[in-house]
Amino acid sequence: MQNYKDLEIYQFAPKAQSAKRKAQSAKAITLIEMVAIIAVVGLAIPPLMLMWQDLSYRSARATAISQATFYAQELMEEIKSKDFVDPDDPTNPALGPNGETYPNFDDVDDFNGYSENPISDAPGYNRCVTVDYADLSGSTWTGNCSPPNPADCNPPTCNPEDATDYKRIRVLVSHRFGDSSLVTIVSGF
Ligand SMILES: [Ca+2]
Ligand SMILES: [Ca+2]
Repeated sequence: MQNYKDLEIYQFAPKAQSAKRKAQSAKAITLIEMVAIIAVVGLAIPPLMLMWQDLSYRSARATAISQATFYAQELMEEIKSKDFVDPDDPTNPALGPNGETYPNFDDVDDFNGYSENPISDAPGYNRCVTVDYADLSGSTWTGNCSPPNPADCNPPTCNPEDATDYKRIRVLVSHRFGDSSLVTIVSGF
């Protein structure tokens, strides 16, 4: 009988140890998995953040350029609706207002040097205009003033001998994410 009880104790002891080892093993695997997950997430987050930042910038830039193009077209249409020369001073070759101020401009070159910083009702967008005389050389339009074909908002310097029957209008709309410019040639014919 004594031997039988000893046998019972001897049989239960290994089972208890096995369960403990299994529990420890499960805990160890969970810890390893946690470390692996942290490592993978740590590696994946920086590229994902950069990708998200890049997508956000591209989206904002596309929107800004689209809006800038709209504002440039809007002002260009307004300028093109004006006369080629001032109705009250048609022989004056000087480019610029003839004593008027916006919105009373009555010829296209009155807008030479005109700017809006920022455009009313469009914060963040600036708009400016240059007008110079141009001539067709072969298949290329070249400005006659100095500098020819200005690319910024500074009005070019034009002398009376630079005058032609063509005026080059450039509207530039700028935004911190990108610019949009439109160029049109109008004629006095
Ligand atoms: Ca005028
Ligand atoms: Ca004028």
